[in-house]
Amino acid sequence: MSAATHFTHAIVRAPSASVTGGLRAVDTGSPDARQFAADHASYVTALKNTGAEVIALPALEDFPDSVFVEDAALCLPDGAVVLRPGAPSRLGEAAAMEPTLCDVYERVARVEDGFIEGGDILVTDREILVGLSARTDAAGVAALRAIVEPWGHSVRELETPPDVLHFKTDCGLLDGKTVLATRRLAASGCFADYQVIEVAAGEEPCANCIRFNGVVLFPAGFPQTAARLREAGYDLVELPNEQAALIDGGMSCLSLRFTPS
Ligand code: CIR
Repeated sequence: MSAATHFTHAIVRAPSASVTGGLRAVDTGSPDARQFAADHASYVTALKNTGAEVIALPALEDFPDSVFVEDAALCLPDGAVVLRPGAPSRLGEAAAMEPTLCDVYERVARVEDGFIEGGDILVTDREILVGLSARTDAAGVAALRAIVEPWGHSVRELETPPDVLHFKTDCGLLDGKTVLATRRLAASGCFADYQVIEVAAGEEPCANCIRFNGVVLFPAGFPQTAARLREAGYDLVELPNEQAALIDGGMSCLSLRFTPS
């Protein structure tokens, strides 16, 4: 069983009413806070159905994007790392997450230099891949490396494709050695040592999915890629993601997944 896909716990945070003001690269309308909350509840139910214990944190009105807990921290089997989000409006989310991490982990470290967001970090069985992006810089990657290499992890620094928010906007881990990836990311060669299932053309937004225990949590509305995954033997739970997508969020962003040491 892969420690990169099997977990006992997840942390989520309720969406705030202020989620309507969440950051977005292109404005195609604001999410509806009530529908966002309903979709979030479905997501939490899906996590619980995997057998996970879900730690549900209260909404933070001062941080419109704080529902996307993944960007504030990295949870590893050996400890947790408080990250430094590169979006100025999100920096304070990391400090808000730290007490919860200290409750569930014996070892909690903090990135003090540069910037790094969890959406740019893909943990697999053999390594930690980090994509440089508008939110994650080389100093942030170096700071993460200095923390986790002594814990036995190797860090590989990569480029996130241009104009893509996060590295994991374009990929998701399906099992310890298999990823779902967009063609543009797969073409970069960064997954040469992995099995890759490509997202169907025109369905790029579904690349951000998560494997959690027996299932893949997958955004609804991407039938060709869903069929590819089912043919490959994966059990999908399709969830509504239209509201989160309006502010560039997806399946991975909405939780921190871990098994405390
Ligand atoms: C942002 O721009 O920061 C949020 N609106 C979306 C964050 C998505 N997070 C993620 O992919 N890990």
